[in-house]
Amino acid sequence: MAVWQQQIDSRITDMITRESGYPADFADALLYATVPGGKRLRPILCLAWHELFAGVDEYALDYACGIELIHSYSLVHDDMPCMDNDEYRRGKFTVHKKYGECMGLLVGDALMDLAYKYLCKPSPRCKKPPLAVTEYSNLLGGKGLICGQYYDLFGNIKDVDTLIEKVHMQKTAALISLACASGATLGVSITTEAEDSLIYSTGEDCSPIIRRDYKYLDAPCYARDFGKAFGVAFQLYDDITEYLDGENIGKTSVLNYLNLEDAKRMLNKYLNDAIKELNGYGDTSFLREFVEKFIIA
Ligand code: GRG
Repeated sequence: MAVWQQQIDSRITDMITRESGYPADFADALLYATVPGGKRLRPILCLAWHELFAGVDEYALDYACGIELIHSYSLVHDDMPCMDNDEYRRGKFTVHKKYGECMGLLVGDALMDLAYKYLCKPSPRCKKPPLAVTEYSNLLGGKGLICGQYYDLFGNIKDVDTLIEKVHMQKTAALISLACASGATLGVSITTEAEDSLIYSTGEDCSPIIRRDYKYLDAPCYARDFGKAFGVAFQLYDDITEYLDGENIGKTSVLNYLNLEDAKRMLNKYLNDAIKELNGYGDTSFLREFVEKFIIA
């Protein structure tokens, strides 16, 4: 993990300072928002799923960093006064607090834009990006991240099932699922050497994926479902640890709907669901151990 974290930091730095084309002082603000980052969970999951099928190369790293840029933009915007109004993130001032609101907005926009540059880059082998652009649009928009944030802010959520479906699944799990599914898709596409005949969508019914009989072609579906289950668990874990640390819980925390024991039970069930998706593909010990770290007894 530490090696990947270092590679991610270094690659994002290059993307911003050498490849973005932004003036140096704006690039500084972009860098402030992204390096050093947080845990880098999403790109690491992307690389880990990729590595089950093929060695991690420069393209996969670029791709994983693209996903992290999306995550970074969502945090910058979420921190702004019109949303969560947070002054600190990762132990330092939030972007708008340090640079002002206009810059906060612009930095978030620029990170999203920069992300697409790498997410949509055709892979050298299958000559297409791992996911179709329409899928990014769905999973980062109306069937994912932004829609989840909408329900978080305005959803008036009445019960825990709706909370999981509308907020946790979309706000948090959609991006994590996208990271896993696209890492697997990319890794599989390299292994099969199938190039043109391959893939390559992780659409809801999976059907477009299988264009030829190859034993690993269903891997992106497992990765996607792993990501959904782990993504929900990750948000539950965040809710529960916030509560246990005595912080104020948000209005869409699971603890507003369940008592602590039931919330922990739900967390551990989703973690188990994620682990079940790991059967069948080589050495998945890294992913298994990764998931197990989030169990709360
Ligand atoms: C589109 C503005 C907008 C928001 C989308 C991502 C998001 C919704 C809001 C950010 C705040 C939040 C509580 C998100 C839930 C997911 C979560 C726990 C994010 C924090 O992720 P970590 O812990 O962060 O991976 P680090 O700092 O490690 O990168």
